[in-house]
Amino acid sequence: MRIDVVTIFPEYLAALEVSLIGKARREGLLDIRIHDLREHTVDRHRTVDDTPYGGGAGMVMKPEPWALALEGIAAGAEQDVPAEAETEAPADAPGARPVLLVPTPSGPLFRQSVAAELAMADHLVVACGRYEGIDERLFEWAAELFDVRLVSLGDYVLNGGEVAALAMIEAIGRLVPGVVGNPESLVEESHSDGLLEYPVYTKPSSWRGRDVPEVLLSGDHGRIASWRREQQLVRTRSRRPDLLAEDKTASHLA
Ligand code: 6GU
Repeated sequence: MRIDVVTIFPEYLAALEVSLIGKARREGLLDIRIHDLREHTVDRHRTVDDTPYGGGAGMVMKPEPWALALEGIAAGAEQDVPAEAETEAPADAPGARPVLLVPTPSGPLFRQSVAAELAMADHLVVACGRYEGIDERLFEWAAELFDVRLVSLGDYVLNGGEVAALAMIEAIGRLVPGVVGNPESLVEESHSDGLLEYPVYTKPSSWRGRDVPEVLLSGDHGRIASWRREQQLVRTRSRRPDLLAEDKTASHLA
């Protein structure tokens, strides 16, 4: 998977060199490229923002540098596509157009299901704006080249999209085949089935007067599986009742 990130703070994205994602990059599973938006300015001061029309606090990102950066990435990636793939793929095929991922607190929630969907894309471009936002016309323009997806991490405000981009790239990247060594660890984890994860324990079996639940030492795989399912429900009901209320398939309630 190719991921381009456009930002005015390229150094923020250095964390993508570390750990699992860093390893996946070195192995060639993830081709992540960081771009400095200011390289696409044309004035002496490398201006990327200006005051909002209609007044109000803060600054708004100008559309011109964004368009230059994004069309450069789109054109560059097009050249990477093998000729036969270009002619055979229908225009609306999944992965036909790159996804423009826009971290913003005014987007729909970025959830595990969104991460799973985006993990199937061939090419993601992440546009890290500051929270006052990018000129709205940029998104209308970008829709001609990209599948534009606004996404929010949650109901709180960050100073810019960089930290959100790190979270999203990690959530998406770890779902790309080969990035996580043991793919089974992707199945039994929080949110993979709409519920929170069950509690986990390791040695010693008794620690500071606290014992590991007896069922986990029983060797009875059926009992262990139903205990874990029950714990998932108990935990989700108590910590995140909204997840149970929202679940329309409700297969785990049947
Ligand atoms: Cl995706 N971006 C910003 N700037 N703030 C956020 C967010 C995203 N998600 C929650 N707060």
